[in-house]
Amino acid sequence: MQGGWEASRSRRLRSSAARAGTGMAKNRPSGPQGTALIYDKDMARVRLLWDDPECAIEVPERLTSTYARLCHRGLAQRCVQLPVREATEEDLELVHSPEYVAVVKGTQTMSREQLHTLAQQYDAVYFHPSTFPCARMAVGATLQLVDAVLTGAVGNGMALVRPPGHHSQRDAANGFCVFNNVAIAAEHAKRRHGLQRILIVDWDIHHGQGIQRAFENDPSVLYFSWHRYEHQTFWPRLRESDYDVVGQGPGRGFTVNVPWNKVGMRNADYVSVFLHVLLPLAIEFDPELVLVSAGYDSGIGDPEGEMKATPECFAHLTFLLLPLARGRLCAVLEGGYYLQSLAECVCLTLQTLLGDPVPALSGEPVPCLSALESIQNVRAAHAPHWASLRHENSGPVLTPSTWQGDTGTPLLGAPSIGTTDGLKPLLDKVLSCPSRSLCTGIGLAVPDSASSLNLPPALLQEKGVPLRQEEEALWARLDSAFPQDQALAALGKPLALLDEILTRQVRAGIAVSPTVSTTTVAALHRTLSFEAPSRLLCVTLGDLDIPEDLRDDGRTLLLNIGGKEQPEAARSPTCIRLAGREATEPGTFLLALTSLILPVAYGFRPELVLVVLGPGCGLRSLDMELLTRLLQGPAGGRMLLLLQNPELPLVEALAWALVGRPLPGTLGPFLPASPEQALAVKRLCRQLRQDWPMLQVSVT
Ligand code: Q9C
Ligand code: ZN
Repeated sequence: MQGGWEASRSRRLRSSAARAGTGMAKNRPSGPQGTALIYDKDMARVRLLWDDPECAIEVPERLTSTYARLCHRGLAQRCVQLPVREATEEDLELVHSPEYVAVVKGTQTMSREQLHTLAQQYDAVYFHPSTFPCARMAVGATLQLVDAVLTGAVGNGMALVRPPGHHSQRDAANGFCVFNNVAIAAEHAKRRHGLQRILIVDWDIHHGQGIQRAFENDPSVLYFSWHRYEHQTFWPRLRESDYDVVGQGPGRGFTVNVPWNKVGMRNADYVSVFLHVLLPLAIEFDPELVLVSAGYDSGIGDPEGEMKATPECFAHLTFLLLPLARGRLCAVLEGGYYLQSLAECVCLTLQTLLGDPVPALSGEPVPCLSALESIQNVRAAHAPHWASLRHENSGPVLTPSTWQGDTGTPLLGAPSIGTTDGLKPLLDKVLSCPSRSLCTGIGLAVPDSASSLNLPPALLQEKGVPLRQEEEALWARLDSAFPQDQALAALGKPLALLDEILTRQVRAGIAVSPTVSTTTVAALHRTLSFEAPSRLLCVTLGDLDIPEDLRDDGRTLLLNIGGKEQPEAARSPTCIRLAGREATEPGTFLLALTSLILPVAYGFRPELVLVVLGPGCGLRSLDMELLTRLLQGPAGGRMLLLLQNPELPLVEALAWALVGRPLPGTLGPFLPASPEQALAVKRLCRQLRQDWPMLQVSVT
């Protein structure tokens, strides 16, 4: 460590960082790669020409008012705005029959009466003389986006399109959808870019049966959809939307349906399904591209969905998908009919794609019983197909064929809401307060040797804070082997960075210390000496010696992965340990991340996360990056990373992970946890699930 902190080199690093920083302060690019936004007001031309209450909600303002809000927030301006193109008939025929394409083409010259008559052949559809060009443009916009992402022109992006696509089928329009934008894009990515694994996440509140049917035999497309189902009483009322429909032939296991059997689902329900169903399968699948059928009728206030997820929930959903496929994510608008909610939810999606830290998730972090029932069922249905669920041992709750009406079991389904019954004031409040803007800078307290690295713009800690008496005493007690005069650098600089995070001068940071155990203890005490944060999550990896006598009034939660086994008595809901070296092996770690670490973190709602990577903690660099990224979700991006003598490239990788750069590689190939390790994780989750309801994956 000696000589690692020379002032001259440190200053050099600072000045180059400061230079880079000036360009960034004004118009911050979203990581190195950029975010595409595709929109054309011509897609606002289609509209309903006759009276039809069912179709009346699909209005041009869905597009125009959403785009206006993106501009007003300054988000559109931060994107690479790409022009749309009109898809060719060849493109359309990647999914649709030539006969059907000809029928839609024919609508351009039809009278209002003829359009109406044709529309009646389909379920919940209207046509307009502009339907054909608009629908071709919607497909073309989606293809532009996918091409831009797959050629590396941008890192990710969103297409704002009308008409939507996910209900349309080979030979049929359906549910406002004419051509299947996302299904065509997936087929295009396969055929024309040679992709072998594409994940489609359909968070619209309706089942995208059109996408499901297009790929039900196809193992190269993993289709995930959640949807309002209410035991098959909600539109489109299909048996094939239930959890036990998993795909056919070689495609078995590659269709994942999560039915919502109650309305009023909240943020915790959505995040639980992502953590306990989608993420494990997606990590195992290891997609090369993620397409999101981004419908916002699943958001609060929507008259179709009647769910209660708030706009920032969509920031979290997006954020949880970004570690996949090296961040190659394309979001394509589907439904969303409550204009304010739609616009706000799109803003939060795009903001997250741009790399902004995600705002804290509101609401009780407790999934409702009906959601747990769905989670249990879908996990049971998929356990035979996915190694990451193989340890699943509870079967489904109910078999769908026998389910009739209410079971009499009191289910804690959230109460039903409509948009009319006094909800308006609440909604206006939720939707009008723009997410509190967070300071986005990061800070570094790293050795001078780091000046050779390519680091993101950052504040550098040149000086440490003077140590408090108790910190000096701690140092003397725990690290007497180190000369006292090194304490300032080893302890003072990380603590100076911590102070900057606590006082919100920077959002996050990385500190290197030769003695992380002592530094961690000092950091915990120092944090508790401040009024805020009221909740501090401390995640330690590897064998670290952290005494737990914090007298913290429940302000801290300690979570250790891969440390020494502790006596039963040392365990508590706020001191959680998954012990043993095997715990940091890739398979076990990934399982622990989605099933233990993130649910506990989301349940605790920390205001700050301290991540300590112990010496030789055994984690792959990619897994540390993944942890660094994902743990920023529950705490609004506020994180201090403490490392002991890391390899320098790791410092570089983690610094970029802190500012939201996509992971450099995919997570695959997937190595499942050993049965013993899977059992150990499962057992720990069981012990803790009373105290941390986000750990629950079943109602039993
Ligand atoms: N009250 C999309 O969101 N009407 N399509 C259902 C139930 C059809 C929705 C009536 C809804 C179609 C893309
Ligand atoms: Zn929908």
